[in-house]
Amino acid sequence: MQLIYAAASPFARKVRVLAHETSLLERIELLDTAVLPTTLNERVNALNPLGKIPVLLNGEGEALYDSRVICEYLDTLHQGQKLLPEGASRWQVLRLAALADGLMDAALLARYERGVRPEQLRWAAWLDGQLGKVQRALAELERQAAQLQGPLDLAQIGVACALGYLDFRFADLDWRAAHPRLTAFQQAFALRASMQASEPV
Ligand code: 99T
Repeated sequence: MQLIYAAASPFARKVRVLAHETSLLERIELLDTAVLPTTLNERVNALNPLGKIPVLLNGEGEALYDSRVICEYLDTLHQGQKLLPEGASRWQVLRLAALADGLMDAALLARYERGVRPEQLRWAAWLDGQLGKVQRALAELERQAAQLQGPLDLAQIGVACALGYLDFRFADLDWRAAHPRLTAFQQAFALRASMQASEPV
């Protein structure tokens, strides 16, 4: 299999962490590529019309996207404990994973607004709106931090990658200040080899 990814992408990091944790990483060749909404990337566009990464070439002729689909797919390929549980906790895990993805989406839009859009075109209300989503998602994750304690699952991976992205692109937000339980979660989770091997650059 091949994973089209970028080291800065928290979405691709989720996939890499999941692959590492499930011992699938050695079956995946990592192909680094740069993507931006303002730059045509023909290779990525040919695989994913949305022009976004990550994309997984599954070795059976299919290009899979987005990160959530890839994670679900990889979770079917290993015999260990499933990271997307089938039991009663499934919907809670999926909802928390969606919240983490939404945090990443909003942070990424804020990143494009703040770091990519030409200065004279920047729209403060848009940036504030996206950062408001980030703050509300953080507050909800803090409330639900107890749900991040059990056996490893997709929600924990998503939340850890979302927080790692804030550290990478939004250090000025100082998200730890008002979120002690999330801080403790992140501190412990960041020690995993899968997280250390996938630090954003
Ligand atoms: O929006 C674009 O055209 C290009 N952006 C991306 O491909 C980003 C890279 S993170 N990926 C996504 O937005 C994927 C979202 C999708 N729902 C998924 O896979 O879950 C780049 C981060 C950075 O450089 O700061």
